[in-house]
Amino acid sequence: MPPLRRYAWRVRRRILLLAFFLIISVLILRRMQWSSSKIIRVPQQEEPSFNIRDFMVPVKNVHSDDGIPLQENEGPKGCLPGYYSAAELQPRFKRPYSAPWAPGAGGLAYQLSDLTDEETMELNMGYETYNLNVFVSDRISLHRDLGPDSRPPECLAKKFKRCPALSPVSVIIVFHNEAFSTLLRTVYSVLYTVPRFLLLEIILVDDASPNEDMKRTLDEYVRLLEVVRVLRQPVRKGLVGARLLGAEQAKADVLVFLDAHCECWPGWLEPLLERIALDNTLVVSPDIVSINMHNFQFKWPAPKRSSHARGIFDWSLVFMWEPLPKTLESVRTDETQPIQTPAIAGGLFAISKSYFQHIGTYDPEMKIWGGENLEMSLRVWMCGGKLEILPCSVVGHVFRTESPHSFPEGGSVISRNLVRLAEVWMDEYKVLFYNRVMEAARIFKEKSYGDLSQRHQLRERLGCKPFSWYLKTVRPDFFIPELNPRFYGAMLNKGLKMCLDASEMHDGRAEVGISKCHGDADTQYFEYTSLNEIKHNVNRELCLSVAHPTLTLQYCVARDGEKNVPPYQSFSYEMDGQLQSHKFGLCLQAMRNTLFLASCTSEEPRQVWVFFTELPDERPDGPGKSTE
Ligand SMILES: [Mn+2]
Repeated sequence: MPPLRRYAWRVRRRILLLAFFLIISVLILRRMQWSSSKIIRVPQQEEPSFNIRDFMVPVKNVHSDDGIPLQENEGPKGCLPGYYSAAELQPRFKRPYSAPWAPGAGGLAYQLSDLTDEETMELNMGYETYNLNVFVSDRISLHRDLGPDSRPPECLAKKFKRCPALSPVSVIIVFHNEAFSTLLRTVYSVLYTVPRFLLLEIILVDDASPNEDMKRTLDEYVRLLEVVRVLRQPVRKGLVGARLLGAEQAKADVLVFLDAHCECWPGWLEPLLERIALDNTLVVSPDIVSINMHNFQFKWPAPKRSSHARGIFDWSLVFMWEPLPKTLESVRTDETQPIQTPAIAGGLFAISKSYFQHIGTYDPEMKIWGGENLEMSLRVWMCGGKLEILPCSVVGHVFRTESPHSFPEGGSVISRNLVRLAEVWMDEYKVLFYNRVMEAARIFKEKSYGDLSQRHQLRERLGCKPFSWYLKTVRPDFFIPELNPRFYGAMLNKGLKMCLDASEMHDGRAEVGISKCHGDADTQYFEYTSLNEIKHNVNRELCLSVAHPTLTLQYCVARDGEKNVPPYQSFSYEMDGQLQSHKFGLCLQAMRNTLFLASCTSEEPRQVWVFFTELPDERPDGPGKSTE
């Protein structure tokens, strides 16, 4: 072949090759576009017709325009000086526009009106299945915005240093029998709020949900959302088992656990990650605000905060919120400062993955639900970590009045979990819990709480401090009852066969009366102390007080073992079961629903009180009053 022709042939071959590659790349690009636009199309069929408009707005990658392919865990390589720019902190997806008058838009309540019979039936079914108003949730956009950012100005102005770098996260959402719309709204709200470079993945862990839409429908739906994957637990293990599965599979250095019925406020993640970047032994929670379970109104953060809450527990090991003590509140200067909390609610928090493993993840033998948050709280504090709430980090959560969980092995599962906690972490103070919770005492006595050797070893290995240290250092304001009061339990009135019962506190006082015996600590636990008081001391130190002729529960005058018990809080309790007031010399007598003081007489069975610590027969199984 002459050299010139050979050259021309070579050129032609190159052009052909180039054209071939061009065509191939155009085809690949088009296919990618098609599959990303499919995100919008496919779920339409699954959605109630109300929401179809949402899907007509393309969900797009914020950064897709610049043409630079972004890597999965792209983030600042190394550690640069300065602060992350607003552009860098843009979320992965842009929330589609929704009309301000759309149902629930701006975080507003959904207004129900003029329901047909069919709709009423759907509404009731939703409540029955999920213990929240699914009817309303299904009619609110999965992409709804929450309105303007109403956080305090210092939260809005807050900048985040590039160094130490914020770490990308794996968001782990565990669900069991969750409504499709609440779960997906949680997922979208993460996608619309977490900066692109910080979101490595969202892991949904199905804890053997019974509902069909959580199976193929969910799989097909999330396959189109690049960063979301579903893991399944074939047999129901509960929250702990499911979270451990999620954590095990998580690829990021920081784990963020969320409940499956949340909505995240813009900027919620960065304050949490900043703390972990500074110190990876910090376990951090957002400020959890409420999404109304009936109308899905989102409680907006207030621009000026006046008070804060922290997580605690009482001596029956029930988690609760309390206002931050004044001494701690008064030293706060702005909302970017973290709040140390003795306990976390447990549904929503972030933790470094390596610290999570170091500190002993969860107790894998804790079943279904309940107690794992307190176990983690004590463990973290006692073994060298800290728990914090970051007020600039706001996440909404649907608080329910009743637990939606079924307890396949009966309602004593929560008590069993708590016994495991008490045995490992509460040292000699565990009796305070056993005294108050009869079911726990039974489990302890029967030794039916399972093997704890691994957990004891963990505490040993980590060289954790004693529970007394936790009380003294983390909760110095918490009262410590007598470990061995002279008598304790529920107080049965022999004449009426009913029990002494405390009701809700009003103005620092609680009413005290008589009701059917159930033995629940929150209203029926009483003890006769070595200082001759009748105390109801589960979450506060209340004493039976006489103001002739009425009786109330008031704060005990003698605190911390002081011996100055006033006569109106002092009683003698003798073997004959009579309870005699030292102030009046009269005896406590029950009549129907009330109590009064009467002349002591041995003939009167309604003046006889017996402490009992075991219920005659087991209570029916059920989740009880726990909320989730
Ligand atoms: Mn929840």
